[in-house]
Amino acid sequence: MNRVPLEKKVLSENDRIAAELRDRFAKHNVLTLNFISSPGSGKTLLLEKTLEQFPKDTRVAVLTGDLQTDNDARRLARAGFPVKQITTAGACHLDARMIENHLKDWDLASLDLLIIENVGNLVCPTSYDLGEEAKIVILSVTEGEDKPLKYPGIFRKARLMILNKIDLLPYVPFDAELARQNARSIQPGIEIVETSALSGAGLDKWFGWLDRHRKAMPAR
Ligand SMILES: Nc1nc2c(ncn2[C@@H]2O[C@H](COP(=O)(O)OP(=O)(O)O)[C@@H](O)[C@H]2O)c(=O)[nH]1
Ligand SMILES: [Mg+2]
Repeated sequence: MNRVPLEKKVLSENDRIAAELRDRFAKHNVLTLNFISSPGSGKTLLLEKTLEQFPKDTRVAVLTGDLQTDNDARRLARAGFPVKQITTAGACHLDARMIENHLKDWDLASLDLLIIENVGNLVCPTSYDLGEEAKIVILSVTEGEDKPLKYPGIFRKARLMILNKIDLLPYVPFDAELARQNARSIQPGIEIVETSALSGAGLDKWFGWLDRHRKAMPAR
């Protein structure tokens, strides 16, 4: 079998499992978000800051993917919420089966929010539906404003773009307006918030977005 039909088969199997996951998330009213970015754009730090500000009784859990280490899971677990590492042993993305397997001993009825930190990569994770409600792409200002044009797939599919590391804008030649235009040239309706996970600037806008989406979930 040549590569293209094999890839199609893998993706249709993934879509089948993702559809089952989506049904389960809907049945239990769990808002599931899939964070995608290149390595180092600030996914883990942004998620650490997000978890820290939740009240202790928040029904949130995190799955975090990495090629090799469990560093991110250890960082995220400090906030006290359930966190599991998915080590992909070289695969450049998470797939729906990995999510299904790592959810086995978690009771979805006890969750309202499931956060998935995908493997750092702007290409592979884009094709793999994980049953999420929304993909969120993080672009940091050190990556260049042309990235939406170079990696249109994820900017087409993401509900929200978080433009992170805005604390570094005085030091890097990055045109934030051009980055927004580039993202909107790929997907006119993409929502955009600008943050510094490090300084905290703009995090209120991201928390507001998250709050609105949590409130939009049907009540139990
Ligand atoms: N200056 C600055 N550094 C950041 C920001 N967010 C993350 N970082 C740093 O960028 C590096 C990579 O962050 P990390 O959260 O591990 O990124 P990930 O690979 O996308 O999960 C770390 O050294 C973070 O401290 C930010 O908003 N501003
Ligand atoms: Mg990370």
